Amino acid sequence: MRDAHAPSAVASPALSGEHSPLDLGGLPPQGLAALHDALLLPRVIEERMLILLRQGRLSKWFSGMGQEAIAVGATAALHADDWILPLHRNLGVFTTRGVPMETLFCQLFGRAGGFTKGRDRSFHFGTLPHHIVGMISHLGAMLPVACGLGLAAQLRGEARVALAFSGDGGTSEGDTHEAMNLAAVWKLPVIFMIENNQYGLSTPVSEQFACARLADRAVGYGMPGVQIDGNDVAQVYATVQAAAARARAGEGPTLIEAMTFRMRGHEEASGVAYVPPALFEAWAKKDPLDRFEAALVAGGASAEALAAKKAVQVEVVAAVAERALAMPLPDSTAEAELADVYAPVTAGPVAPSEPAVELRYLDALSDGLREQMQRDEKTVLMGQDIAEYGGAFKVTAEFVEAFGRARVRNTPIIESGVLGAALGLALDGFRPMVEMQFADFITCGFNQIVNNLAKLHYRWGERVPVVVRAPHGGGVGAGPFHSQSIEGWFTQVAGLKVVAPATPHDAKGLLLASFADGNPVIFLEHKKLYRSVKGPVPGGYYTEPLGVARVVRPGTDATVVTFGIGVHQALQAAAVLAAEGVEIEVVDLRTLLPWDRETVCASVKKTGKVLVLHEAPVTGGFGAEVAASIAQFAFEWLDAPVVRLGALDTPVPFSPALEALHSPEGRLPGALRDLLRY
Ligand SMILES: Cc1ncc(C[n+]2csc(CCOP(=O)(O)OP(=O)(O)O)c2C)c(N)n1
Repeated sequence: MRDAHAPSAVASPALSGEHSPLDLGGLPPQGLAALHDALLLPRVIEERMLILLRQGRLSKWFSGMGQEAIAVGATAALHADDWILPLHRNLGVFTTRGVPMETLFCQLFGRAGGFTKGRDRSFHFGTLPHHIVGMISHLGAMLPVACGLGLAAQLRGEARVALAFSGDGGTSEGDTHEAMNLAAVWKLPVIFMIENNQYGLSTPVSEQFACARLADRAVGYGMPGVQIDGNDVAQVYATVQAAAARARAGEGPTLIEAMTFRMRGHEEASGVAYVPPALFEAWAKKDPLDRFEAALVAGGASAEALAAKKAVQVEVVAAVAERALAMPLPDSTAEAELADVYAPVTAGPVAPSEPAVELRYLDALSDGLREQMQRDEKTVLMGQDIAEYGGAFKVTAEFVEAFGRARVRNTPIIESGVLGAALGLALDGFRPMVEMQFADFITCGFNQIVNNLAKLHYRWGERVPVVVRAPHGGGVGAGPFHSQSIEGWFTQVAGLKVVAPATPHDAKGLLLASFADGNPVIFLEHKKLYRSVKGPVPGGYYTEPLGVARVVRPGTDATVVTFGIGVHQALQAAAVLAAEGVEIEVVDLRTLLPWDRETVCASVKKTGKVLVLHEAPVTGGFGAEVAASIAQFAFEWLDAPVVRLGALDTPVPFSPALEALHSPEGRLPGALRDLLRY
């Protein structure tokens, strides 16, 4: 017996009948010719691409042939400034939005003059002037971004919509769930367009999900869901128009499942041996372009005129393709590539202008955050329990009263979804902050950070100023999932900045600098310092520069390079050793990416002996990076091997006695004495 939802030629009531005629009544009559042009163009381009592929002049192609009515109908139904987040088969979005064909082809051919300077392939780019935010490879990842773009419109009171595409396969990803739930809970003006072409690579829908229709999932999210004939451009147009009207009226998101069929392989090289040939035959009869043209002819258009139009497009496309292919391959230098990883920092450092008062580390963070909220109304805070509850550690206590719930937002229990939403907000001019309840939970949002946020500026040149605050670190008896030091997971990722303040003064100054920086910043706040450390903190606005270390204790006999809680542990050990007649210099890195090699090497040149200390396990820890650099750049000044001291290579244990064993703190004085013996 066949599965109810196995790939089918008659997949739903919407598709019953071999060849249902199109009802053009819902389309603007004056726009029929333009819509025909729009539906024709991606077909003509694809036919050219397939020729170029066979000629070996194009390396890869993901076909959307036979699915064009969805991209074209949806784009045509939206306003030019509505956001669209297309995927790999949605050429029709780019052509219908009027993206310059030559630039588009340079991008597709990996030539100079494309949208990513050759740094990313195919449709992996965005163009804000066209209100298109393109994909990364990771399926599902753009759906939360659509939530952020929708939220930006909602916050501004603009009647703007964000439409995100997903394949049937992509719906299985967790991001899809987080995004749909978030959009429904926040009533965001988002349209989720699932293009159900019945296969995800070789996997048929019967192996992808067990519900009868993906549209039915909408009920569970609390939004309307509708399944439509995705090969009927008129139906796509009317459905998207209705969903957009709903979204503009403040009624929230809609889920559309557009039924279609993938008429070619997943990508051209991968073949279609796993697809029963009868399905191709059945779906060929439902071709969206043929059906639209038949309806136009039935309405009085001339078939010859339609064919003539195609002949003109074929000529134009062939000529543009040749011009793009004649463009040079991207040429660059290491310096130019490195210069584009981060958005330029335009804000200069700001010195304190008000007197300091004694504050706890936690209060300094609150003070900095409050300052930022007052200074910039585009700063929006998002996180779990951060509104009336004030956050797990109370950093945002009483913020709702001061700034309102629109800017201090409780999220559902999501990490990936909110990070993606922050990216969307940032692309539309906001400066979002995301609070992780504990740094450990950042693992659930890893992809959004390392692939979406971190790589965006390098790929297509827009800035994404997102600050991710993460309460991290151990020593609080919280066990393996609430104690981790997570810097090493991010310090290898080009495009991120990683900041780890040790003092109340730096907590505020570096936090404000992180907001001013304009790049994605992972801001690591040590939980044990929140209430245990106090110090002078200037009032008002000031920033501490990112990437600049500080010598917090001068010394002559050895250097400890560290950050965060390590600074306090090093100062304590230095005090103990001072009583033994030894002067330890302590360097607080303050920022780990980028980090200040100069200050570190200058200290090593002075003392000749160095220990790199951190709370994370030694193996693969950030200390390895520092130690290797010292060995490379300060070798001549070393009188002893560079020592790394970190936690045992175990998870962080719960019992205080075990955690003390795990932590490097107790081993620090002994390790320094060993070093000094050289
Ligand atoms: C997170 C993730 N896992 C796996 C892949 C590899 N992959 C690329 S496309 C694809 C199939 C996608 O199927 P579907 O979402 O139905 O879209 P379609 O290609 O059919 O349009 C897979 C598995 C990926 N890109 N991202």
